Amino acid sequence: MTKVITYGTFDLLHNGHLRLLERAKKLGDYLIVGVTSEEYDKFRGKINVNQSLIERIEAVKATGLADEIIIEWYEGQKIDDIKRFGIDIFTVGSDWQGKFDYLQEFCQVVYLPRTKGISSSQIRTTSNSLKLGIVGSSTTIAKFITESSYVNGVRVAGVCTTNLMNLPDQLKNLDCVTTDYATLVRKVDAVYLASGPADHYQQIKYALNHQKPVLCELPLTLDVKQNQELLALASAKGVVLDFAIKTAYTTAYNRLIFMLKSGIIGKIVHIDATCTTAALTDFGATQPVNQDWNNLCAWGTKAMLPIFQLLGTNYREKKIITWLTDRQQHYDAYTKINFLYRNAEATLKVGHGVKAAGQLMIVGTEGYVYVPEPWWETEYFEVHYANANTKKFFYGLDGEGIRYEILSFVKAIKNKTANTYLDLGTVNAITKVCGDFDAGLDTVELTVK
Ligand code: C2G
Repeated sequence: MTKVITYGTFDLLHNGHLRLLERAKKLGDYLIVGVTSEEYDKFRGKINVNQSLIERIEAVKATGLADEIIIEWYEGQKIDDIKRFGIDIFTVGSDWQGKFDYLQEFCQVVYLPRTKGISSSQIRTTSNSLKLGIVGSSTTIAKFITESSYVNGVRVAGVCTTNLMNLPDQLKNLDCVTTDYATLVRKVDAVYLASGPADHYQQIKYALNHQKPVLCELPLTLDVKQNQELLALASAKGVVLDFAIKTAYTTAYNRLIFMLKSGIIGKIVHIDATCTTAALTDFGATQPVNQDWNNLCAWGTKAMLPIFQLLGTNYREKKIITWLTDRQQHYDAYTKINFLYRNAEATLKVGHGVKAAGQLMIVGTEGYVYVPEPWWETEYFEVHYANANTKKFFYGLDGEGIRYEILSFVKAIKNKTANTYLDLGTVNAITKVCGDFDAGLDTVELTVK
């Protein structure tokens, strides 16, 4: 009996897949089909898969061509399978020509001509290509355009920015490059706001009233009442209002939060979250690098995430100490906030010009978690147990998490689903702290000059 094996994602099963399976079947007497797990697909950069593993397995089963279906979980598994199942022939489409020659050591390798003119990503893209408009003057615009190119079904079609002068080349040939927000909203299907927090309320309201979904960098606004008004408007209009904070969308960060919530280090008593970034030119600089965003809004939102997601938002009190570059600008080179809970304490430190170790430390009654700098884009963390054992975890991250944030937004628009990465309590708590800081509440102001 000649045993054949082939592998694939088989997302949105189409004629190309079917023809491959039919020809693979004809190569022998028994066909095993390996369907890739979601984790493995993400690991190898396929982030746009629409269907779940179960749905894809069911689709392959329904073809009646597979004598056996297995799951491909990890890089290199093919060698193990070929040996375990006594495979005679490995086959795959010719788009992989040469990539699996190394398997010739274990079995015959056959590349079958790929069916032209059809692919899962084509199906995903033609069915809903969303024109995205970006608002903001920060460097995130260029990054965001690069990252959106990894997401099927969306393309950056326009930008609204104050400085049209030194635009990166990627922006110059977009459908719409303007300083006028209303013009941008008219020309696109959805909007990503990286504009200053003070502008968010009006901009979100305008977009929602024009039935345009919004992905907005946190803080959503600087006033919780405005958040609530906008979220109510979004639901009344049936238009998605989503939250951009790349850390929340990364695999390693999410797994860490789930593990901690499951109690792996017992009860959490202390969290220390530090985010600091490159220095300003010098403390004499009166023009902060980006006037729209103060340091707490730019970095504190990320540092607040683990604090509010693990300890909740009902802290008893907070104390803000901020070191300003100068009083007029009210720009904070370094800000430290202490949150006191009933049985826990959390500290965040954010610096833009004042450098500190950008790590995340979470202390529990049965151990602690250490996430090295830059923890807000982490792929790696360590769990140190009270018995001195240590476990290390690694989850690959491409593009700092921005592409997963865009993917979540596009899926929310397509499937009208709520955001599963961020709860409204956390979104509002972040707004409250940024708003209080802006109003000078609970704050002691120092200067660095
Ligand atoms: N295929 C094809 N013609 C198409 C599209 C896909 O012949 N128009 C073939 C691919 O070459 C592959 C199989 O169908 O052999 C499944 O394709 P995908 O689901 O895109 O999976 P892929 O990522 O190519 O998986 O490690 C090898 C991979 O698992 C192959």
